[in-house]
Amino acid sequence: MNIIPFPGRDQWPALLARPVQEAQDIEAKVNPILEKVRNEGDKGIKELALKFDKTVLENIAFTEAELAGAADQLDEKLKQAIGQAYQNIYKFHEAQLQPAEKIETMPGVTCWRKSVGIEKVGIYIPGGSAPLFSTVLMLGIPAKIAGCKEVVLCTPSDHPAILYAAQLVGVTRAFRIGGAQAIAAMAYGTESVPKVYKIFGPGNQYVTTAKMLISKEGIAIDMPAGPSEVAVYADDTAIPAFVAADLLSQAEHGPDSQVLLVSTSKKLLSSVNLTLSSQMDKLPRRDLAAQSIANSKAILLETEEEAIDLLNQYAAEHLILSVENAEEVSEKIVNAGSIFLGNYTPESCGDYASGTNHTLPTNGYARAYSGVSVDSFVKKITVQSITKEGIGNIGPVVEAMAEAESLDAHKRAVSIRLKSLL
Ligand code: HSO
Ligand code: ZN
Repeated sequence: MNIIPFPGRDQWPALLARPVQEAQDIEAKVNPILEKVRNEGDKGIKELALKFDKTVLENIAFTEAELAGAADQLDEKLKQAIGQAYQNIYKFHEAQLQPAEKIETMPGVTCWRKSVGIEKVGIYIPGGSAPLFSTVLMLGIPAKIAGCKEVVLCTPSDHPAILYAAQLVGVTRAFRIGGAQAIAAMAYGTESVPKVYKIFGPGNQYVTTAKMLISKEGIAIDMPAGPSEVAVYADDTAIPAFVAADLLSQAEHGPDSQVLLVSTSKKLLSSVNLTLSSQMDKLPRRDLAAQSIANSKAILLETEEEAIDLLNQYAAEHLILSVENAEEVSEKIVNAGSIFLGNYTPESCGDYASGTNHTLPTNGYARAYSGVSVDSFVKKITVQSITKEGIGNIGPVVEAMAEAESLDAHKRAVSIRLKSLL
């Protein structure tokens, strides 16, 4: 990694900038795909599968038998691991459900907010070199807890673990569709694929662009996703081999993964660098990891205060605090997707099984967005109920305000009731 010693604050924005992506080029390719699926439905999807993936798609939908057969293709150890992850993720997310509390704002005036699961949601799981069945758990479990009635899954992969996880979380329909056409299918609906109201899940730039485009048409999306990232803040109590392993676990996701190491100790940075190359050499995905490590930065700073400021400016998707006072530092972090404390809390645990969600804001969105949670799958509807006593209390307030806004009909809707009570 390139060690950057003591950069001035004026250099930080350039150091922390994410690579810009050529959105317009991709939009020009994605728009016709959306159009085709919107106009031609299943037939369009089949033609696109042939054109882009050289696949003859006979059945768009996975059959019940295919889904049920997935379990037999996995070994017991993996099924047990998935079962434990399921329980932990379920437990953590279930606690996010808040009972609706009725609030009496004035005597006789009661307001509350009820949570309702979004009726139809879609989950996209990419194919490619890593079958992200963990993402099926991360999206399917909160959907189930939220009470979503229709949970549609699209994936170009037929990896049994994806299908097994889909069954476990209660996905209602699963389809073999990949890329931008999957997003289009769920956004517009086809003969086979139900139209959904919100679409979740990671994907390449085509998938992400498709999500951004359909979100302009009124379909909600989880969040705009960029390449995955980790920032590690480490001091001399950190174990260099652990830090290097964490950096590599992020770097192996893809050549554009973002990796940042921050420290006030030159010694720590040098030791991480030493062990990093030897660990990288042993990885099957070393070529991918090497590309993102080549673009990564190790930043040496003067003080803890500077480090915290820099980390807050960067707003990492994942932030690992391998420092002696990790919890104390975490309280000063205001921008991050998910924080991991101490030497024994690798990001991998959050990626798979500790309980927190791994669908998190990238690209600096952590300044204003949260990761996926049960909240992402519900809408909150406010409800109010006013008694005769209540209208007597609140009525004059509303009359005065409506009159001042020159909205007479608003005022009358109250006055007519007040008069009826005289
Ligand atoms: N680190 C990824 C999630 C993931 N890792 C899935 C392994 N599988 C984005 O948060
Ligand atoms: Zn990961």
